[in-house]
Amino acid sequence: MNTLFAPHALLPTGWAHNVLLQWNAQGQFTHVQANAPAPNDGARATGPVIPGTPNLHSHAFQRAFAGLTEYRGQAQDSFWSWRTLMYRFAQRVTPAQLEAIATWLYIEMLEAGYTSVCEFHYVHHDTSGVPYADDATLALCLLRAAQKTGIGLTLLPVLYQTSGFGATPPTDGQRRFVRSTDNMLRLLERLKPLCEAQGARLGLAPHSLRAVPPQGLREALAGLDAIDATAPVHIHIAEQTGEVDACLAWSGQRPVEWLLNHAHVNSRWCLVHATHMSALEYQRAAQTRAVAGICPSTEANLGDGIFDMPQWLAHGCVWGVGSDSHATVNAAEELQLLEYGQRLQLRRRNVLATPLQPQVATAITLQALQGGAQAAGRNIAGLAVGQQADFVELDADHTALAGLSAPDMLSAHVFASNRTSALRHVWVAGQHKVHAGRHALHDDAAQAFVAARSAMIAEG
Ligand code: NGQ
Ligand code: ZN
Repeated sequence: MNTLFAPHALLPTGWAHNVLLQWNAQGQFTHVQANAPAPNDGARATGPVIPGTPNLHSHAFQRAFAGLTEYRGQAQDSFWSWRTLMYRFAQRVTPAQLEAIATWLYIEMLEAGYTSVCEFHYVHHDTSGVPYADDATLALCLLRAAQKTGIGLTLLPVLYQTSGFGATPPTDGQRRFVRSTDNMLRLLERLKPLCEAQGARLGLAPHSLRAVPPQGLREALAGLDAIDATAPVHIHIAEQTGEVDACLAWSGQRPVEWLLNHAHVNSRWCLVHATHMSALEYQRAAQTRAVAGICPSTEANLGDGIFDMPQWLAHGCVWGVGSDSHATVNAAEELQLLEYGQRLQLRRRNVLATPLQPQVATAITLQALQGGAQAAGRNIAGLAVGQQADFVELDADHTALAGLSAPDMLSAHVFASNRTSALRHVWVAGQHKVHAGRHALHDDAAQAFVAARSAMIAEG
């Protein structure tokens, strides 16, 4: 039995004192007790203990070109011109490079407060678009990267079939992504036991309504249900107004509206970038209990627009954050950016505080946890019995935090520190993965990442 005694810990119900945490050999909490007497022996946290944040949206390979698209390439750069540059990287990445990039990325995530990740994985085939001899080659690279680093994984193989609404054929730049529905279902069957063997969850991601026509969507969802009727389903849905206009022109319906009319959306679903919804779509999407997947740094980076959080929360809905293209890899920074976007839009402060939880950082940490856990389809919903022991200890001696109350330390961590340096220790499934801010594989993985990125740039 493993234990940690935390003078201050953030439980699903809020901050508590003198919390005794115990977990079993499988890494699940068996006992979480507030106001416990301090044990005579066993580990004791010095800083506040908070739940690890689930990262609900990642395209790992994109970390390799973060920062490399920040120049003007045409009179008006956009999401779509960025995508052209992104495809160039997607077309180059080899299995070894993907594994090196993902390994380093997952270490960055762990060192920055994420203890699990949903990998929206769509580069499937070799560089000429031909399936690898082992069709699961690139998915296996991601599974290995997660296993080596210890981050929790929800693997979401992506179904990609068309380049736009109305089943326009895929472009050459999309050749590595395309799979038939049957082929996807065979991949899922192959991956399921491999995921289970390492505690990962398998789901499915229809890429978007642009990339999956109605029949493919219907058949893939039915096939997924036959494999696992509770598996998570993630989709990119209404990120760009151009996408909304194209969907209207094709179907007379907006993307979220079309999806709700044609698929049985429920709490298994994560609607990634549901940025552009009408009031009716907010209301209808809310009724499904799906998670809103918000990626504040990427949505800012790509000029997407701002999700209307007050409207979503008014319906009592859940949300979580993802680092998506990984321009930023930091849970606290992502949460700060989310709150700041709302402030800038509404010209108010402390938008995401709630009547029960007036401290914004505490409120959003807990909300992102709840939505992230639901989207991941794993028992990672915080410091509670039955949940996985994924948690983070803040550095109470960090200058930005020292001498403050525990809630103020979290607030300072999110709003007033340089963040990663205020994270001391990270545990995943009860295993101590980050010590004094560093993962054991940090140096080797960083080196391998730089080598992979250099090789990719040289090839361009
Ligand atoms: C992706 N990324 O699949 O990586 C997408 C861009 C698309 C974001 N949406 C490609 N942030 O949506 O077609
Ligand atoms: Zn995405």
